[in-house]
Amino acid sequence: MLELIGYPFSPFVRKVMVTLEYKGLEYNHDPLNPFTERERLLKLNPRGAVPVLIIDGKPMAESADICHWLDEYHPSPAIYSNKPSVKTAIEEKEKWADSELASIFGGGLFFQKVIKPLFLKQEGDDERIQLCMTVKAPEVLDKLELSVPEEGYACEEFSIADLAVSGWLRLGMLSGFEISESQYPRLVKYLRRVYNIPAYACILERENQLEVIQHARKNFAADYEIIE
Ligand SMILES: N[C@@H](CCC(=O)N[C@@H](CS)C(=O)NCC(=O)O)C(=O)O
Repeated sequence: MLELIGYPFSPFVRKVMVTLEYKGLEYNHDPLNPFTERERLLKLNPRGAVPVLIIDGKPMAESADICHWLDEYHPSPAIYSNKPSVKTAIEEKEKWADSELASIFGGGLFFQKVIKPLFLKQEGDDERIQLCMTVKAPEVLDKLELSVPEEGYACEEFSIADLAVSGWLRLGMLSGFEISESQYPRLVKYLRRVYNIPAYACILERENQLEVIQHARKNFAADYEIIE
């Protein structure tokens, strides 16, 4: 049995969870918090980051490596596509989202507004939050509004690229960055499409029960409907 380690609201962890669900694989989940359960994590991953997938008793780290492994050993349905050119485009988009979008919506917003106060008992960096809210997030969303497809998914078929992009934007919305339908109509339609993939929707439904997500929704995101 596979075992996934890592708190579920991390977009890196969520990529793996949705991939497991999408492929219909059974797994156990240990929602280890990398900030409050450091010592336990370091024994599984010396880099101190989640996700970790335990396969036959051996830990594997790095979300992209894990998802590639899942595609290799459990190929259907593919999360990186079976077509080489589409696969390359998916990998590039995933890398871009997991660096560029992660630094704005993860490091700049959710980490500052939710993780730091709740788990590290520190205040968020207000200057960084403001810069992300007023400059960086709007800039990148303008680009995404032009690049997301009117129909379908980021790279032909549903893939890890959609999981990466939508995962970071969810953290942005949970931190109070509104992605309004009047300003970003294509992007909002795209996000709804992606969040409604059954394997994704069931993970989000579970995630919404978590205290930390309820805290974020109540304090920053109100009843903001795209994040469902
Ligand atoms: N490149 C890694 C990044 C993993 C990562 O940064 N995970 C965060 C969770 S959002 C973490 O565990 N952070 C704890 C820390 O860096 O101390 C991956 O794709 O798995």
